[in-house]
Amino acid sequence: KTKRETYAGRAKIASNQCAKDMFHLMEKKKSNLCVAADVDTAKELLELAETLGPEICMLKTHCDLYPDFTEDFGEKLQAIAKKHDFLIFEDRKFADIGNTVVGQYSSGVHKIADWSHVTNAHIVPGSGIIDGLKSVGLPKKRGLLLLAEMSSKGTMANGAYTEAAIQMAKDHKDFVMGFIATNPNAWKVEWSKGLINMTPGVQLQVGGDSMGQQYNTPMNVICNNGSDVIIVGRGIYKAQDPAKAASEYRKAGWEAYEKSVK
Ligand code: 6AU
Repeated sequence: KTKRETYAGRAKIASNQCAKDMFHLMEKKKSNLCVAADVDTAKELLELAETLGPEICMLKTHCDLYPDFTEDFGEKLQAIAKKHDFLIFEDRKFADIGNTVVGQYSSGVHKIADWSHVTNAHIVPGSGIIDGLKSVGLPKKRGLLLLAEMSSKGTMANGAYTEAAIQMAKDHKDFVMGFIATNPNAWKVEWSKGLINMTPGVQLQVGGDSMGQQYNTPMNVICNNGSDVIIVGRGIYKAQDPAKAASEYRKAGWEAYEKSVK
């Protein structure tokens, strides 16, 4: 297998500011772990961010899960992110036409663009969704992840669909920072080295849940499938000691990265 370029090396060729920041941050912190903090309340989310902050390069939120979401949520989370040096990723999975996502991203109850460094989008509407999100996000130096593949059983995001996502990223390198993907080695190309591949569906053992989620290990995901970041939810926040679990996943993710670059 060919060895890959380091995160630091790729920071230099990234066009999007969040991608650059993320590559630098991962190298500095020696962490390629993103925690999917799908807890029940904003209160728990903020507590988890404080506890796990030192271990992670990114914290992923689903802010529409929290019944206690308030306007100062973003400010509070940003303060914690700054303190522990990680990026915030609101996993909104936008999927509408450009004109609609402009409002959904900038306004409403959550005002995602004001506090989340990164968000993501499905490409099913075509590239107009990127134009819409970019009109809001680029002036704020935000980054967008495109869902090129999904971790769930029976996903329709494969083949020509995945290829279309890659082409759309190429046309919007200033705003698209990378992909949600499961097997980047199958389609990665030379020019996409400045983009970050992030993979959900990660646990220390291969497996799944009762609703179609499929789990792969950090070594398979990073080293064999060529991804850059592991996204771990239940493997960490459902653990008896989430901080200890996060430290284990961080170590596993980093070992896999080191193996892939040496
Ligand atoms: O580790 P889990 O299964 O508890 O959590 C996985 C997290 C969840 C999903 O909403 C998200 O990753 N996710 C995504 C993302 C990040 O976009 C895409 C996907 O294909 N599968 C997936 O699980 O918060």
